Amino acid sequence: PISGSEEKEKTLAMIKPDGLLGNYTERIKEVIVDYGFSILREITAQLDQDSAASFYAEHSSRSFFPSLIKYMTSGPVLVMLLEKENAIADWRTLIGPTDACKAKITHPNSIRAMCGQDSEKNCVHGSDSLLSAQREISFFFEDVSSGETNTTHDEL
Ligand code: RTP
Ligand code: MG
Repeated sequence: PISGSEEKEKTLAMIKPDGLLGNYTERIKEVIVDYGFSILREITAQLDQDSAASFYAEHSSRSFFPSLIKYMTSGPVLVMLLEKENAIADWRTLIGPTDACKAKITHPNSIRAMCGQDSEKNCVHGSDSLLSAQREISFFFEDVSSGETNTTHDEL
């Protein structure tokens, strides 16, 4: 890459209903900005059953799926398009492990340790791969093209 901007990567972050209800939005945004992410876009959305099921389709056969859909539709979510170098992996690191109870012990500085409750109510989402990031970004931000998603991976 010849300039810094060409190394940047985009990822999809979401503050889940428990995060919004618990008034964690400003604290989470402070962490986001402190760690060098730019918030390119943000939208508040109330997911319905179908959109939540579609977003988490990879988990549709899991026993926790009905509960996950109920949780994700229990209130509005704040969806953010984040950008920085290595955004996908760095955001996953920053949010911490899925189980917020465990996060409080093993990753006390993580966002899930700060505002999550358990293995389901973990207050934030992050794309787990480049493919997921592209899918999830277009899910919420239709006008952001996948070619724009990661300028260092032109072929994807
Ligand atoms: P996310 O997709 O929301 O960023 O979370 P993740 O990658 O850390 O975890 P994943 O395995 O993708 O699970 C998606 C969400 O489902 C809920 N869950 N509940 N009750 C349970 O055992 C259980 N396991 C997962 C959580 O809300 C998790 O974030
Ligand atoms: Mg996941």
